[in-house]
Amino acid sequence: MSRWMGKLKALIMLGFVSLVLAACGKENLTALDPKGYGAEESMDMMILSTIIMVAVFLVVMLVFTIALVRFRQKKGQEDYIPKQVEGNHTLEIVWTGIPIILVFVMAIPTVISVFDLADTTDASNSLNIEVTGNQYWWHFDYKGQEIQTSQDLYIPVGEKVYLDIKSNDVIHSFWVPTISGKIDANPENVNTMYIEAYEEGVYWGKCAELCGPSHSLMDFKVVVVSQEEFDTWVEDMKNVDPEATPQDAVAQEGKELFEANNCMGCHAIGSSPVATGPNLTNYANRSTVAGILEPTKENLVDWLMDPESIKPGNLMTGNYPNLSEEEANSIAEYLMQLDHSAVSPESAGN
Ligand SMILES: [Cu+2]
Repeated sequence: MSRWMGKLKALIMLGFVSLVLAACGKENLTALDPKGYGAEESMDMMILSTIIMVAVFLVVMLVFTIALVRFRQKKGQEDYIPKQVEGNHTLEIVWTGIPIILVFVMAIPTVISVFDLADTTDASNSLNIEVTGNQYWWHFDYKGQEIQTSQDLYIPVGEKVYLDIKSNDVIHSFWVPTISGKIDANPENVNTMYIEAYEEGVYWGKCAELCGPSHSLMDFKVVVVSQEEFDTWVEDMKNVDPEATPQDAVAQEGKELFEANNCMGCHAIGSSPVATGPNLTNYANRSTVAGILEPTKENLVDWLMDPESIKPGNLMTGNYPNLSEEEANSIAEYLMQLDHSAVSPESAGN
């Protein structure tokens, strides 16, 4: 009896912990409160499969209970064996047929949804963005617009945005749980998907494919703004002057250090597509440092001083000069002044 009590207690604890952990979700990083087309499709599928699973569970439990009660050996029935039904054609057909029907009930909407999200019929009249996964950051190239960004993907609310998704190194997976489905970013081919966000806001994106030691830190943000703000952002981003003079002496020194240390060998400012590291245009309005830290100058200095301690295995570590704290501070000041647009994550109402 006590053995069963122990198991029951463990089960209750497990249920309790699951309930507590379920509250750890973030508002803009949840598939359970969809605010975009792909996420809504996924949610519908989750509800459908949950209903089917619960129904199957209840029916099996019901049949199990009936069998237990009805066919148990009763008093006076020594060596009782219930009627054996193996080889019963009707039963065989029923319990083979029902699972096949259930598979179809789930498979048909799933396949329709998968093809729908990959449909590119409207792509030529819409915003097209090439998304490239890298260890451990994301590059966004607004096709035909000469706009390159990284880590923050700006899109207009209520519009279909077509993504061509690929990888520069290993397999990654592009996922913005609150607004889109999930799709692999492969080195050998381009996968297409469109996303459509219903509400303005800043949504968290994650890499959903184990890609190296900093996989779990390969975050990005989708900044959903009004069409008007998006148009402003596009204009601002097209008119970036990478050579603009910083506002003060510290930032000017930072600019010189940035150039002297050949940071530009990997990081472009402006629309240059050649960079192998994250594009730093509009850096002052980034929602994070390195995709994961609060966008403060202190965090940027920490990142510049020792990127390996923040994102193990990142490419910057191996190609990096040793900077003094003062030098890192100057470069951080310079980057924090790369304010190329009036539109920022705050514009998205967050
Ligand atoms: Cu990853």
